Amino acid sequence: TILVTGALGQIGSELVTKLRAEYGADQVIATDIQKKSDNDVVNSGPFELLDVTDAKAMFAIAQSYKVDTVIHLAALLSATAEAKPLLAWNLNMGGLVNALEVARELQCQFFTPSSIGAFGPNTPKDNTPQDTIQRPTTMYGVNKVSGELLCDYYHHKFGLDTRGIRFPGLISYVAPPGGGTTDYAVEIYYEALKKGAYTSYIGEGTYMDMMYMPDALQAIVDLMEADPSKLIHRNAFNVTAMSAAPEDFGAAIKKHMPDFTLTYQVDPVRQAIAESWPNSIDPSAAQAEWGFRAAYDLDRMTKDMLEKLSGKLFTPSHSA
Ligand code: VAH
Repeated sequence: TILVTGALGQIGSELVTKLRAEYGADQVIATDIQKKSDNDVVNSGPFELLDVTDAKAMFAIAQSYKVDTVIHLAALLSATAEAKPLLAWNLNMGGLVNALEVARELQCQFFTPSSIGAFGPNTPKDNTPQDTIQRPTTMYGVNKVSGELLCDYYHHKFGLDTRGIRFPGLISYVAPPGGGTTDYAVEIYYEALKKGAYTSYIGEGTYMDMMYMPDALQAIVDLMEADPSKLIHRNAFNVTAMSAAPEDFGAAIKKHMPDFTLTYQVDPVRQAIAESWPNSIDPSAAQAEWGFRAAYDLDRMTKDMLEKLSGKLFTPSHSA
């Protein structure tokens, strides 16, 4: 069975649904620190309350469900981590080491995300290589680089099958991200449909890598099912679908909603985080070692987001 932490988060809420469809509902144990009652993840298969900083509780759940794969998603994202750095260190690193220890003791395959946030101001910013300098200046970045190193350590020290992906900003319509720097790229679609306008807290011309959630979920499954003998890297692979700035999202939305207007009110904190990250990263290692490919570009993602969000925002929700 597969244990997922942070199952109600932006990635978890869709990954659990995908994994249950692929491997069977009772094979995926969803856990999160909170429980939402009318929620598909909570109601479509096993769900347990879990605070990932509680090592004993995590081990007890993993043992009782005979877990053989751990997908550790519970974490604070970049902007929240920058506001509460010590809490971020304790939760992001404490949760990760607990999850790695559970995986080691039960000999589980292990996945946790890294991020383009694992790179810093003196990392080459354009077509950032898979192997390059990583001196991030945010607490989130420090957590992600430390996490990459810790996961590689558990692989070469204990033989644990750890695998990771450096995700770009992820765009989705099921569960919004919480406290990220790239969240503007999700908010813009909601606001376009609700108000026909969006004021971006990230400035014009600020490029970051982005990807649609369906591509992110497929990447996790593809990496976890990849032939380990083909993996030169493990923690963690650069992946991306597009490098885009706020005006690119605006232009893509205008193709469907000509009256949409985009304005700017830059948030210096999140702008500084964004500027410390790459403009575009090189996904060639993931393509070569496990066949990564993104199916959605900006236009195809925008069309799907606007269609799916319209359905979600403007039809009465029939609770399951
Ligand atoms: C964040 N969405 O903004 C996350 C992600 C690359 C961005 O790490 O913090």
